[in-house]
Amino acid sequence: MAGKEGFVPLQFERLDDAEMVRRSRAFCEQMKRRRSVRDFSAEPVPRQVIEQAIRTAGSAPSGANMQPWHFVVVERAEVKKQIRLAAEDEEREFYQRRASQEWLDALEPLGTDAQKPFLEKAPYLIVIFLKKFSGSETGEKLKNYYTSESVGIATGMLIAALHNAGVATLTHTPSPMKFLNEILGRPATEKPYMILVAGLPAQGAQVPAIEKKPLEEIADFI
Ligand code: IYR
Repeated sequence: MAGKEGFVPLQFERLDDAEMVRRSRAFCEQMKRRRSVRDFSAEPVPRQVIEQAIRTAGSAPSGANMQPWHFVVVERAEVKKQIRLAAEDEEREFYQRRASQEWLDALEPLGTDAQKPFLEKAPYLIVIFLKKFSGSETGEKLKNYYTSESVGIATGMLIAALHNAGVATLTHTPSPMKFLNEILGRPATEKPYMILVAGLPAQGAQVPAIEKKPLEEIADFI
């Protein structure tokens, strides 16, 4: 039988129930070991690992398959320094003026402040941009759909891919992040979405003693 025009057969591996349960448990155990790291080592990580992880992120589902993301991988020390200085300017404003007391109280267990040395120390800053528009073949602007959902999914997959490859990350969102367009030369139609700091943890790195909610608290089965 001829396939539908523009379609190809799905490649899908049917697992038996026991194997599904086994894999879901193993993946959960692996992902639960992920922690946001703020104390990075300067030790390098192969660039190939970052490239592969971004390929994984680029395989994410997106609204109308518009793939409304762009990843800028910053390795150069001068550029990392520029980003650190600009981010710390915004963070000082945040901690001294913009943040409400309620917000500062919520951040207290994380022990964060306006100092962001990891922006220079870690080997990679992966800056994720959200593309509100895509260029069509005829050069006009095409609107993208569900951009924040799409970029959020891709970012989650990027974090999981890096963790799976033994790379620690930190999701960092200084606000506002417009300075990233200027420093990295990205067009105004792209919105900085997040800085994903990536590398290896420093020897003896510590993380906040916080816990994730159990399944019963985050899910209902009806
Ligand atoms: N962007 C600031 C503040 C901050 C906000 C939240 I919500 C966090 O989960 C962590 C930090 C900073 O990076 O310090």
